[in-house]
Amino acid sequence: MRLDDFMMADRSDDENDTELLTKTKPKTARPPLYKVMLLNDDFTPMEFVVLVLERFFGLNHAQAFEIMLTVHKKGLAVVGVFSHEIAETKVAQVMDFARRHQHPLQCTMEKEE
Ligand code: TYC
Repeated sequence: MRLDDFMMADRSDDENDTELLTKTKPKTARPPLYKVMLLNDDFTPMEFVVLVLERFFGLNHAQAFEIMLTVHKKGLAVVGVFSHEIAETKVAQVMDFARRHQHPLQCTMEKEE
């Protein structure tokens, strides 16, 4: 007997056939991602929003200014995409920072489809 015969001895023909015909990729589900968004309002100073984007989202000044302007003009913008836990932390950090400075800035999260 050859080595292959020994290796297959404990596997049924059915099992071998099935594997040959229907070999499928094992699905590894990726965890969902969440968009974190800033909302425009009429009262929060532009410089404060820029500071928020630099401090909590790691943007440089030019990037932060650009996204702040997008929110100001369009009403809202996605400022980052994160796992559920990180997104929740970012939202809480921004909301707490805004509240402590008595600005009405709103930050929300939404599941990315
Ligand atoms: N609209 C605000 C102003 O004119 C600036 C602003 C930008 C506020 C972005 C909130 O998420 C915001 N002072």
